[in-house]
Amino acid sequence: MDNQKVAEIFQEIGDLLDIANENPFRIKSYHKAAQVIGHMPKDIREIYEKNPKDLENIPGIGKGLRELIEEIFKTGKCSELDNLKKGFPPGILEMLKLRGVGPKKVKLFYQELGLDDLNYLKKTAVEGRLRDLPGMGEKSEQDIINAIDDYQKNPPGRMLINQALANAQHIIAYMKDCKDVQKIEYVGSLRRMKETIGDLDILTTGKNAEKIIDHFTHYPGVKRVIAKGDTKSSVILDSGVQVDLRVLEPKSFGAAMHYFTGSKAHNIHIRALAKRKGLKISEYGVFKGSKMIGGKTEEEVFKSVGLPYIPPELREDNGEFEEPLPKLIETRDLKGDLHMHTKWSDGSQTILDIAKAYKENGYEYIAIADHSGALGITGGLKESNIDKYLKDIEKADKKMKDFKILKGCEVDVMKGGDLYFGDNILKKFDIAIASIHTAMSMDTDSVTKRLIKAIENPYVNMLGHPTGRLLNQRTGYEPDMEKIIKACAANNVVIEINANPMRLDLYDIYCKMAKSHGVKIAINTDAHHSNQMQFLTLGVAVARRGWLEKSDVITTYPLKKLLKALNR
Ligand code: DGT
Ligand code: CA
Ligand code: CA
Ligand code: ZN
Repeated sequence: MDNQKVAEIFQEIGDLLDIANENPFRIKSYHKAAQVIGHMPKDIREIYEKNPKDLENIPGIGKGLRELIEEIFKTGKCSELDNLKKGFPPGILEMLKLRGVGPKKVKLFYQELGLDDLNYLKKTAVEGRLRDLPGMGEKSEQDIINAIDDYQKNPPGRMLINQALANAQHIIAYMKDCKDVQKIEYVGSLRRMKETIGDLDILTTGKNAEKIIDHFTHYPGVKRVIAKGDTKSSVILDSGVQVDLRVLEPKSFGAAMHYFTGSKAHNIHIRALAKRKGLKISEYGVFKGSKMIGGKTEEEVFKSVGLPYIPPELREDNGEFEEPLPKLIETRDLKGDLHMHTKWSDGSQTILDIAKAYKENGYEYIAIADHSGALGITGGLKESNIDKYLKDIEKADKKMKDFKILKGCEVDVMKGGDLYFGDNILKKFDIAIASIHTAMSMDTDSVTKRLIKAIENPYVNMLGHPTGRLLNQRTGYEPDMEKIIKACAANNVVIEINANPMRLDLYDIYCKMAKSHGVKIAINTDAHHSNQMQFLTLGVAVARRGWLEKSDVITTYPLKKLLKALNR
């Protein structure tokens, strides 16, 4: 995670130097360092902590960049970037965050038309005044409009769940060093396992609240303390994330866990139920008049209004008060993963290496599903190398005892809904995952038809990342999901939950919809390295928020049953 942060800082410095027309060699050295750090498997913070001098062994990192990295880890800031930023209008920095817009385009808009503001850029594009700039055209003008719309609808700022989890675990481990802390748990949207998290909420119990709060505000990642009271404190971390900590009486811990887990809508509903029974539920407990009748545990809160324990992932007021509760799927139910990439396309490991890693972690099968060749940049599978690819999978499979490597492919759904491969090729795979990766700006009606045509192909048995969203980056192609789900039901096509934290696509609400139509789900990582196996837990979180049980998810099935569910 630190690699990503450092890489982003260097990329941004290079971009801003580029816009400022600085020395091209200097620009290139930042961009190259960003590239290397962003892609290296070793954790850069580890290198720094062991011996900062060793940072210079990284290709492209000399003394100057090494000192910048040290500053970033020591202070959480990069003065070089902060100073550079001061020289630009804020709108320029925002423009750089738009999909498909780099320093070259920003420079063009700024220098040719004086554009330094997103709204003004959009207006100019809508009026058709960008298309005549050198290198632009009607299509790239429309791309800019779409990118601004997506950026404004889905502004960056909420943390991805894996980042939030890592932050929370780190803080909690640190807080346990304080002898006065007894219980400590994270609550809020993170405990409900929402796909993005606004701020972190942490609850503790312990005798000496003052000491606990003091320890909290001295957490090494704290940039600013924004509130420090007797039982509550809020801080901002270097990453910009807010963390709220509360110290509670043990007798109120369950009530507070419930209240601060939320969601707000769930809380409002349960308090209305309590009121009808003549009770009052607050963050301090369950009360009958002035008498406290519960609140030590969450179970007591639910029990007071005649409810069973409701798992946090279901607390969205989306049926948990009315419908029978499911027995939610758990990570340990999973037996495999049906979507991953190897060196045959843009993955970084061999088939055998990735298979061994899954087996070591107790899984029973995987499917290798490399990209078809429509994505020029990732290489990928073509008619001419398919047989060699399939042989490579078979060869690896023979070497694996008590483990199955299935033959898969992530086949591109082309603009009109045709697949990159013909049926003669598709029928060779155990699993053909149909996904869109190109020509993504399409209206809902067209993209729905495009996907349905792919779903109707007799050899397609899985739909990959159905909406194409990238969290904090783009909303995706917005198909009509009810129609897509019905088409999958009619054609016996499984839908994946793509567990990559940037995607988490199929979304939770559509999981519930898929289940109601009898459509089965596969929880897949889309891993490009076996260390992304850990994403499976995030896919399970989405499934749980979508009310799914073990039997709804085919990657919990033993191999034979799995192949039957896939029509193979
Ligand atoms: P986030 O941080 O935006 O990802 O979402 P949450 O759900 O963590 O929201 P947050 O941090 O504002 O508050 C934590 C929990 O506290 C929330 O899920 C429910 C509870 N809560 C906060 N404000 C209210 C409120 O005004 N009414 C009720 N009933 N509960 C609230
Ligand atoms: Ca929160
Ligand atoms: Ca909060
Ligand atoms: Zn894909």
